[in-house]
Amino acid sequence: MNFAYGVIAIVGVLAAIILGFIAVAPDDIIQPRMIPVEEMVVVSEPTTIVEPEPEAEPEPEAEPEPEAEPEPEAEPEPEAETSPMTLTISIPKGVGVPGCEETNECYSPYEISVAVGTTVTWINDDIAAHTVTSGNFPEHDGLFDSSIFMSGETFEITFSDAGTFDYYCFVHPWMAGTVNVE
Ligand SMILES: [Cu+2]
Repeated sequence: MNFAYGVIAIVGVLAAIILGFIAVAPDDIIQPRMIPVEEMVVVSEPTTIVEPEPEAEPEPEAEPEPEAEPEPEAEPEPEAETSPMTLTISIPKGVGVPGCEETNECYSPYEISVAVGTTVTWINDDIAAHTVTSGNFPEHDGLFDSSIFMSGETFEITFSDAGTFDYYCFVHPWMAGTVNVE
C-alpha cells in the first residue's frame, strides 16, 4: 500500500507543480500550443502562387513615320556655258618650215569660235620663235601682235568684241589662224 500512496503522492506533486506553472504563467503553456497550430494553418495553406498577370504587351510604339526624305536640293544649274572662257592654242613643233598650212595645222586648232570675253592663250610648243599677228599676211591690221615669242612662252588676248579675227606669223607667212568671237 505504501507504493500506491507513493505514486499518488508523486502524481499529486507533479500535478501541483504543473498547476503551479499554469497559475504563474499560463501564457507560457497556452501559447506554445497555439503557435504551432497557427503555423500549421499557415503551412498547410496551399501556396497559391499568384501568377502575375502577364503584363499587357505594350502596344508596339507606332514606328515613327520615316521622315520624308528631304528632296535633294536642286543642284545649282551650271551657268550656261556657251564656251569655255579660256582656250589655249598650240603652235606645234615643226611649223617653222612650210607644210603645216596644207592641213591647217600651223596653229592648233587653227580656227576657233569663242564667246565674247574669252581669253585665248597661244603657247609656243615649237623650238623656233613665232608671232601671233592680227591680219592677213602681209597686211597687219594692227589689232594685236604678240611680236616674237620664244619656245615655251605664251601670249594671250581677251576678246571683248565680237568679230572674226585672222592672224598670222610674220616670221613664217604660211602660218595662219582665225578666232571667231560670237
Ligand atoms: Cu612662225
